[in-house]
Amino acid sequence: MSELKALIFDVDGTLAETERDAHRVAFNETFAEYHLDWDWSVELYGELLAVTGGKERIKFYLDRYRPDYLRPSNLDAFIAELHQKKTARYNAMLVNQPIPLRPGVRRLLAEARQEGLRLAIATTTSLQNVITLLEGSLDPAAAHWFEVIAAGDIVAAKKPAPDIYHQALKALGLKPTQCLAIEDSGNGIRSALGAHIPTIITVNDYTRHEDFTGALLVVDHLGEPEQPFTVLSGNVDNASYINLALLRRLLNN
Ligand code: XBP
Ligand code: MG
Repeated sequence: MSELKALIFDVDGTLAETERDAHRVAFNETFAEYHLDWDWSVELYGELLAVTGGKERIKFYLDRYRPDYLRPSNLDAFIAELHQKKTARYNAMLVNQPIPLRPGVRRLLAEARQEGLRLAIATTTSLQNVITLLEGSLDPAAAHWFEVIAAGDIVAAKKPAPDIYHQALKALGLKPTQCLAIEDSGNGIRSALGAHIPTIITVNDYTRHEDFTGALLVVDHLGEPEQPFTVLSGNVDNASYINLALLRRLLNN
């Protein structure tokens, strides 16, 4: 029997649907600003999501799709500059028009806080992006609700490597089995399971066909009392949304 002490949330695609209409658009606007003829369609972006991390994704795009592009000698520095601009655009976008949280996120966080569960974040995106999303979409004080925010370049190897989850566990001082990770992607679950953290998945349009082998549960979203989830794999008895009682049951089955 292991006691659940902390929830560790992924950000993009899990807390909110940030990829298609925010990150992707911020990348494209930045490319246009630099007069680059790079345009990431909704469909292409789905393929590019195979690589986590914005800088790594740009590099992958050039290697895979743009062998014709005449690379500057300082390519890494140029990509870093582009990515900084993209991050600024993304933050401005979130401030101007906050992205709604996915169903059940606010409710589950409130229940966890009420019961004294510890909260953490393990994400590939930059810290500033996380803070802006939390403050704009959840609560102006929400960044303080999370004891640990493990984000971006603090690790050398991004998801699917387990490093970011190792970092979060270390900061929490907890064993993997005292935690539960909430993820949306194949890269995310490989990262969490690589750190031996039990994981549940809320899929989205970009990730629903990915491989979630090893997940405790795969659902379309966390659900609400008036908006039941659909179970894609796993056993929830009669539950129609995710609460702490269900998470504890799943953890100890
Ligand atoms: C998702 C990612 C990120 C974002 C873009 O992270 O892979 O790279 O797509 O953000 P997660 P950056 O699901 O782990 O939250 O450009 O800041 O990398
Ligand atoms: Mg994600």
